[in-house]
Amino acid sequence: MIMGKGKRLLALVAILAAVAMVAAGCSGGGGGSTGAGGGTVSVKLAVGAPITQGATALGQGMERGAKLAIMDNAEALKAAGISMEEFTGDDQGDPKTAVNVANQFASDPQVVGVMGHLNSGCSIPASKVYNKANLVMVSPASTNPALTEQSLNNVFRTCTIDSVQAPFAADAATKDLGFKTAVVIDDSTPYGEGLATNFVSQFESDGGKILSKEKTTDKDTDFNALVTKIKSMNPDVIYYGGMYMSGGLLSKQSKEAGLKAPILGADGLYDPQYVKLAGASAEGDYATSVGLPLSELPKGAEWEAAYKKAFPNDEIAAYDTYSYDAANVIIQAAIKVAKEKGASSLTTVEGKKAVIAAVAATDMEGVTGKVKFDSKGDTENKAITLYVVKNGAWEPWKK
Ligand code: ABU
Repeated sequence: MIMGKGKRLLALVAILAAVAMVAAGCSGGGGGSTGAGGGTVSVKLAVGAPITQGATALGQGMERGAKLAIMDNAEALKAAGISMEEFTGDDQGDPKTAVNVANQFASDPQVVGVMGHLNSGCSIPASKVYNKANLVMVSPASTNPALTEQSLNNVFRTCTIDSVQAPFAADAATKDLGFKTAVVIDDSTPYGEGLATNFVSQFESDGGKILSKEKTTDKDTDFNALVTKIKSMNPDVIYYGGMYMSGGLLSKQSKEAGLKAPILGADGLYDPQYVKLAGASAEGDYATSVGLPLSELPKGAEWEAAYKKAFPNDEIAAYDTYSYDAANVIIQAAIKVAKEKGASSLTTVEGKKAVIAAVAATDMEGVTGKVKFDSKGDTENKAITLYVVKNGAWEPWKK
């Protein structure tokens, strides 16, 4: 098409204006573009996790899960007018730090949702902050039942809960492993206490005898006095409600003191770091974890190959798949809202409320299996696997 001088000038002005609009949307400032008009709106998928302190092996895995989910959805996000970046807040596994992180996320309009936190003791107080900000939260790993018993409409999780996990362990202990007596220890966190309570009640109802209930803290590293006390009781098994950092040391110190009873714990122990910390003492220890082994999941092999390509130097940690699915839930919700209301709505209260509604309606086949939430925000996937340490690695024992 041939244009006169005046028309060419007008066309140039129009092009410059369009370029300026797109640039505003891509600048990281968020609110400058409409998305629906062809610009791209910059948003953040927040990840609340322990990165430098606490259960860092699991927390760093959560970050990788979120990054991979964003990479895998790059085209769909772009088509919906969304430029999404992963945005980590390091909660250090500490409830007060988690609330600070939550406030930071809540005050940032670009944050469209939070994948996190890992520790139930962090997720529970942080969830209240997100609720006030109309921000969706999907935890991949916080298993204490109390998280979803607060009647908060913005709270979901892709992992099942400790009132499923701990009774599964108690049934396996009494019915499959033949343990008749147990000492139960918890680390005084909501997670550890919830596991202990649920284990004790099922172990006793199965006919087992609890010899003693003991308390430690999640920061403890010296269990020698406790181990001496437990040795005199000679239990068949020690149930430990806590994380791998302390659990690995408990295993090492108890076996070195001559205790024969294996440690039995939950998903917080199910990490290669547990075996590294306990060394040879870990042989024969047990842990439940949520879901099925990756090798048995229909999408497992394909996902593992993509993960290894993206992160060739990292081991897959217990919650990477659950984090991937949790991030994907938020991403799919953001795409749906962007298509219905325009991508720029994602930075508004109305858009954030729509994201919560879209997450609540999730019904998808994830890497971990079906991802669908009940009215409380808990997953309908209640699979649990019991693992044992054999030849220096966790391997499945019972599903
Ligand atoms: N479920 C493993 C992470 C620990 C927690 O729920 O506190």
